[in-house]
Amino acid sequence: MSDAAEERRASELRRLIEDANYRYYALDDPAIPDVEFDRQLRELQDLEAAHPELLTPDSPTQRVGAGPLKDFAQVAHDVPMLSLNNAFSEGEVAAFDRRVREGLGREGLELEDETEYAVEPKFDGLAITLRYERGVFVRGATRGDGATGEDVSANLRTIRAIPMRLAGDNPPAVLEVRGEVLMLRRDFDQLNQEACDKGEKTFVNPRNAAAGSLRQLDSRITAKRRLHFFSYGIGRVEGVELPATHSEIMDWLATLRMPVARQRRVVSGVSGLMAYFKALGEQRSTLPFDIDGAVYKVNRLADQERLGFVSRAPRFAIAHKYPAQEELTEVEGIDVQVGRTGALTPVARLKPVFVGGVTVTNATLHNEDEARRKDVRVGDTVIVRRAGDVIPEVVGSLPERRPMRDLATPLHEPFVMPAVCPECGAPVLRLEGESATRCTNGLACPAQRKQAILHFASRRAMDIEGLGDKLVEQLVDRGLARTPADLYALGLEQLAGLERMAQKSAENLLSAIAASRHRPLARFIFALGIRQVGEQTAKDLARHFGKLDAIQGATADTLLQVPDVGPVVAASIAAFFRESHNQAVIEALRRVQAWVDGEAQAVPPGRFAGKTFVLTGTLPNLTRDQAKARIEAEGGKVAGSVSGKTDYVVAGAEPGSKLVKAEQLNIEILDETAFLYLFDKGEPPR
Ligand code: JCF
Repeated sequence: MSDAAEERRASELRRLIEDANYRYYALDDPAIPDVEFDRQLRELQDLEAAHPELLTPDSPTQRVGAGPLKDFAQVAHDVPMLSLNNAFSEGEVAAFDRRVREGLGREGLELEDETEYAVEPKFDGLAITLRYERGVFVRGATRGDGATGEDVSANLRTIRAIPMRLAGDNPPAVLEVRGEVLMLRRDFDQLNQEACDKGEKTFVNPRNAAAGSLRQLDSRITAKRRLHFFSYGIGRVEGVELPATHSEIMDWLATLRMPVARQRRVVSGVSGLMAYFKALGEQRSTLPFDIDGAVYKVNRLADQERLGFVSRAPRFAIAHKYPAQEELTEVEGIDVQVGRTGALTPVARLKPVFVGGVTVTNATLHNEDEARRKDVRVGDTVIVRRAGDVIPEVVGSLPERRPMRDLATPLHEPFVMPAVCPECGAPVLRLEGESATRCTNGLACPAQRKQAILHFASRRAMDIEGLGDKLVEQLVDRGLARTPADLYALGLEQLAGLERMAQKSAENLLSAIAASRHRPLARFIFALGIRQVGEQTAKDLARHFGKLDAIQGATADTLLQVPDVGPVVAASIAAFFRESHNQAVIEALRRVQAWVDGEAQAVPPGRFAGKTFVLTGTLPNLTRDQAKARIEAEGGKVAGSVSGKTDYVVAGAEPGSKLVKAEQLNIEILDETAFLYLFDKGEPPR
């Protein structure tokens, strides 16, 4: 190749690689296979090695990190990096809106004059600023104290979501982009898993992992951590005419290939803000990243300017926070509970603490390894996390606050797993390669028996109303029920002797038990509590085999033919049915006709039976398969094209002609939020 040809090729490769980075990291929509990407990167590295003059600072080869720095240089921010004031309630949001309206001289005006707000998730990461000159990334810095931050450019270059060159032919002379560096949950989980496998220290949450990674003096380490970036605004700008609103600035940034949150919207007034807060909160646990609230900004820049700032925060913006998902509290004791499968779970008993919207008094330590790794001891101050509906867990302890006997000796010993089951005294066993320690007593252990019966009776299994843990406890302790089958032999006289069991409630319980007969096969399979078999697998099995006999007789090989059943699940199912105690229980349940065979009954008609949905475009969070599964799980149908028979069109980003057709036919169109609302409430939002 001639020099000119090589230069052209290098520039082409840089463009191809950055295109791929953009598709992969900013759009989450890879365009080329990984091997092709690697090949292009290697070709560019080779070219640059042979012709060092071709190496540019914005080359994607520079994303692998450079050698260690002694420390970070200080950067004075051209435009200060402020913080946001917080609101924790609707009242505080309303007060914010009132101040905005007063500030703009619009108090007392009518509904149509409600303030327009640009809204977006509040990312739980680290604020940074990126400086581009003539479209090329030149420097990036942390927020620091708002006036001066640290130059972390080398680390930021390793973040592939951050463009090294802005898209477009006419870049502004200067553009400072403000945003947040964070770690996606899946990358955090992977990082911690790897650290765990290597016996290294893990991070307590994605934010700490992101902070630790961004503050590395050796950017080669940062390069190995997958960090992500979202922009939420701008700082200094020169040489370009800005649009009139914040939302348009964000749209413009997106055209420059800046990653922006898909969840951003424009809404009106307090009711719009609150509806967004609620919808975002419902998505929160399924978002790919952690958020701690929503950010509301007056959309019109002219209005922002009129409102100005109070001390160090803008008057035109506010962060509306969700209740904290992590709190500090103290460990009062560590108990060990025995679950349905005999697994022993260490549980920290806590000084009550309000976290994630509820008061938490117990939090799981999962298993022996986790308890050991976290080294949580009685008296420790710990971080407790409760996210969404997930059971509360102890994330880690603060060793510096540990009660000590003397300078070197903690007051309490590390946790050790008991050698015998705390419920039945049988020896416990931990199998090679398993994280769980289990009681070896099987269903002879009363704790396991109780859990098995409770699971059998639970709402999503046989749905026996009124059969709660207090009752099951008594039934098992008095020998009235050893297995789920015994429930069906209970009579009034036996129940009459139980505590807190009036005649009326005994009658109700007996009729609830009777009513739980003839359940669909899928529910019954789920109710059996076969390890590795959740609701979905139970449905798959019912659909595939149609009859319990066929499942009982299936070998692990035959089971592997069921869609989504792998070797571990297949082996577990086969082992369950080989077990003679299980066979006896199933026989007894057969005699009382606890279930009906057949797949037809296995799928309940569902709320959306007879409804036809069409999916188009990319949804912000749900994959196509996930959306489809939700629709089908409730009896709905997904069709490939829009017609007069279509009930709903679910439209995401870059929808196709289906959306146009839906509009022509006047068919109800749902975005993801509305779709989720529909599935939550049974009707679309109005
Ligand atoms: O996390 C955000 N979406 C976010 C954080 C958005 C903003 O406009 C912010 C921010 C933190 C500080 N603005 C400031 C001044």
